[in-house]
Amino acid sequence: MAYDFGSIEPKWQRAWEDSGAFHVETGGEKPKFYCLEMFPYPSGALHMGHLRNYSIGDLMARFLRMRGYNVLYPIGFDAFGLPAENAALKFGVQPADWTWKNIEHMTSQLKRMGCSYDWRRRVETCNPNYYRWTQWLFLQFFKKGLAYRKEAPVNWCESCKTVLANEQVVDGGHCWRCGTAVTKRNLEQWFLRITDYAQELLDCLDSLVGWPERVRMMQRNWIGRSEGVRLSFSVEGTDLEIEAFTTRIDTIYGVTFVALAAENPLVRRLAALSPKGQEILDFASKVMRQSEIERSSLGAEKEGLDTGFFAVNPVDGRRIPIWIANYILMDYGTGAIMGVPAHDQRDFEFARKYCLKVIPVIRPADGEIPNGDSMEAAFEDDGIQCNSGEFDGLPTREAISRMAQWFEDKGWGRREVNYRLRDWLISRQRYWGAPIPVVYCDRCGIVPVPEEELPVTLPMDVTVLEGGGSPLPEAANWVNTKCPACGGPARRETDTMDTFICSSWYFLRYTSPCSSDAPFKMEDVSYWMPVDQYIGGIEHACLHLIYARFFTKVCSDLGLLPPDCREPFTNLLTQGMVIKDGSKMSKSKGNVVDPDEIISRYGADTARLFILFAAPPEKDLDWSDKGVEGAHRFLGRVFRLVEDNLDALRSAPKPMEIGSIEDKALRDLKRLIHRTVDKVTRDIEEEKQFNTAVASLMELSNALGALKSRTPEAMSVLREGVETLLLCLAPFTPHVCEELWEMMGNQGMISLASWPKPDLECLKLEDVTVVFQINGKVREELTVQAGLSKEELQKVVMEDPRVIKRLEGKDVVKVIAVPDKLVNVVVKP
Ligand code: ANZ
Ligand code: ZN
Repeated sequence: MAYDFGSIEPKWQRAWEDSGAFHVETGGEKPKFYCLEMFPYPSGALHMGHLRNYSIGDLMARFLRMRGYNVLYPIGFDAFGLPAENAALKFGVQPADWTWKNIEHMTSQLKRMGCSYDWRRRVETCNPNYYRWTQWLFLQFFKKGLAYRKEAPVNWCESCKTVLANEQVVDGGHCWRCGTAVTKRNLEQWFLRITDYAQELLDCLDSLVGWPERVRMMQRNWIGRSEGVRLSFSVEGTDLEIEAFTTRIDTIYGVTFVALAAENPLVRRLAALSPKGQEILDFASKVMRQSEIERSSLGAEKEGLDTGFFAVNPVDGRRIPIWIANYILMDYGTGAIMGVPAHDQRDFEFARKYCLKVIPVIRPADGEIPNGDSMEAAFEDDGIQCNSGEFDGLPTREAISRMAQWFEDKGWGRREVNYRLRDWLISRQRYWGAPIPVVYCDRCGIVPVPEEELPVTLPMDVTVLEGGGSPLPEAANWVNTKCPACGGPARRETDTMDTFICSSWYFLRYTSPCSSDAPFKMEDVSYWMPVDQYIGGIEHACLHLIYARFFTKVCSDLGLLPPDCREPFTNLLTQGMVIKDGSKMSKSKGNVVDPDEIISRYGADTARLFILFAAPPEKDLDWSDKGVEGAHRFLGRVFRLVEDNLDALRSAPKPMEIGSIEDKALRDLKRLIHRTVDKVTRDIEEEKQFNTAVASLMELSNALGALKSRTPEAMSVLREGVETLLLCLAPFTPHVCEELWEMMGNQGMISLASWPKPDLECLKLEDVTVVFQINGKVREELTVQAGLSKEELQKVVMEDPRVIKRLEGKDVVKVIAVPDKLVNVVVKP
């Protein structure tokens, strides 16, 4: 019989499923462990990135289960989103049908991988029994004032025909999905007030020590806290005031212009008062048509227009021109700045282009005051204050705090904290998403759909429009409804929610997947939350991983989660990419390896083993056909090791105490077995270095295969070794381990067996005999533990009573220790 994975794997998959081996319940004696992978989008089929993600997750789930934890390990589908609409257009199918077909196919693929999910808990975000609660959560946000509607300049992708959240605008202004340059539009949109949580989202990052520092840093930058001063300039000859936000109030004496964003409402007011009003308005609308990259990326062409108005610098009464500038953005700070060309590079470029004055007010700590006319770049570093009246001579940091205080005392401004984080724009003009559960009534305005009427289900009999527009506004039967408040005619909201909302709470639903009177039960979430180990891609660092943290905090404040449950994911592992021939596997590169094909050809165990062995989980994994074959051959050898020795193994005596084994080689083998358990345990649990764990298991397997002796003593050690090997391999390659475990006559599944514990006696090294010499002459032979360092050996030997006796009355000049060999003492003659 050869290693026939083709029959072994389905056999055990069925056995696990039939016995409910991986079903878990809330509560019990064991400690809990919640192991979670980022759930997949049902795009059609699994790719290698999925396979890697789930191989890592399943390894950890199986390992912790064997370690005695009650392990929640669920899976589901992030099933709303644009690709379903595109497929609908392309193939003339319903988005729902396409999605559900993919879900079923990918489920069968996941089962073929042998992942130990509790399948009863599968959730699909497009299922009305799920999105009913997404809508319910939206209403709770709405009631708390955390969901609101406002007109705002929003990111618009012309190609996807939809609005994008800031987080979905990537690479300096492109759509995260299709790469088109994003433009701005003014639209009424729904927002979630994530900025209310900006400070807490930032503060809690420090406590997330189980996260990669890189991700925490990305979130810190994304939240972008800035401390500064909001100050106002009066506009000469009017009663208007311009508010500006600056982080560098220390540069106030160097302000040579004020600049407004094109969208700043003051632009219209100034235009109305100006003889060149039309020119101002035209320039502003030209800027508004530029994309954010054209306006604000480094090196982008700075463009401006002098309004002809002057502002007054409050500190010295100086008149400074007011400009409109394309690099000032409306959605940061106040949408206006004080321009300090000497100390801000963008202002510097702007000033040089339009011949504005450059006045240095900071000099390098060890240098001269720069010359404003000949400077070639702004001096942005800290330094010493100059040209700044009574503040001259102060170092920058001190000047900032003293001048901020001065502004507050004078009533010219106040300290302010600004965040780069914006409120989360969640409405999408798309069909395949969770409908936002509100209606519009002419009499009552915005009316939330009563909770008992949820879900607001998507109409199924629609045709996705050519060009990608949503069919919802056209679905008259669906749109026209009754106002829940007054009973009069009303229209449904036709925007759907950003799918990132659906994925912001799915990990909570897994704990109570069947709950029908709440999104999840307090009893379940208090037991299972937080997720102990989360595994997924780094690309979600500023999207999903911030949104999920925000939802967790709001749910906790709403009383849906325990008050101390403020963070969803205790440990985060961001897996590397799968690459082939040096680049990321992708259809466009034509270097895709299909998981299905690998599994058919070599089996799931081989695929999993290769993936876990080829690289540490956080590093990129270089796909290698040779490596896959190597992994496959290794499993073949393990299989034969058991098969060839089956009778002897079955009748082998129980494990023996190391002290009672006669043969030194067998004692060494027994030590190797226990050292391997010890190392593999630490590699998985502490280091997350699964590749080195596999390497140790390969070493052990080789040593067991090389054993020639067939004495009862040898067979006892061999059996112990093989069982240990199988137990340690089981989380990596569960099917073949189940099979061999059963062949050896063990009761019960290996998946549910206990993880082996190393015998501490076996972790100690053998004893060795060392000699004790005085002036080079052997005086004693002593037995000590092998492997002691020089210092340790010297200490042990010098404390031996016989040695102490030998040295009585002698004058020791020097001690020389050679590990495992000797200690020589030089004494005065
Ligand atoms: C004067 C100044 C002098 C500035 C100087 C910087 C250096 P962070 O750190 O990111 O918060 N700014 C403010 N609002 C802006 C907007 N809507 N569009 C473009 N730029 C804006 O950046 C704060 C600084 O960015 C502010 O401090 C302001 O320029 C600019 F030597 O004010 B500063
Ligand atoms: Zn009404």
